Amino acid sequence: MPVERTLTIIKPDAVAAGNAGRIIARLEQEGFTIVAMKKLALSEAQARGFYAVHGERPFFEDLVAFMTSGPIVPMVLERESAVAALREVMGATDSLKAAEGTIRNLYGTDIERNAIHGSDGPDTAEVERAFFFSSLEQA
Ligand code: 3AN
Repeated sequence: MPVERTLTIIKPDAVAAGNAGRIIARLEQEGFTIVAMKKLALSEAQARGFYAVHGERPFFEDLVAFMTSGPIVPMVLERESAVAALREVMGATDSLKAAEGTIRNLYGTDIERNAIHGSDGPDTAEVERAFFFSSLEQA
C-alpha cells in the first residue's frame, strides 16, 4: 500500500462550531500525519477557483457563499492510501446519509454544510495541495 498525501479542509461550519480540534484529533487517531496546516478565510475568487469543476452545477453559488462564510482549516495529510482512507472517515457527501461515526455524520448538518472536504483522487489531491500550500510548506 503506497504512502500518499491528500488535501482536507475543515469547512466553515465545523470551525465556527468549535469542532476543528476534535476533527484534527480524529484524523490523527485514524493514522494520518499532518504535513501542513493553516487557518484562513477564502476570498470569493479563491472559492470559485477551488471549486471551478463544479462551476456549472446548480448549487455552485450557494457552495461559494458557504465556503466564504468564515475561516477554514486546510491540511495536507499523509498516510497509506490517504485519499481513499480520508473519504472513508469523512463519510458520504450528504451528512444526513453519512455512516454512523463518520466525521460528516458527527459534525455535519446536510449536503452543503458537511464539515469537511477531502480530495476525490490522487491527481485532484496534487492540484488541491498546491492550491493551498507551497512545495516548501509540504516538504
Ligand atoms: P465531496 O465533497 O463528497 O467530494 P462533491 O465533490 O460532489 O462532494 O461536491 C463538492 C461539494 O459541493 C460538497 N462537499 C458539498 O459541500 C457541495 N455539494 C455537492 N452536491 C451538492 C448539492 N446537491 N447541494 C448542495 N451542495 C452540494
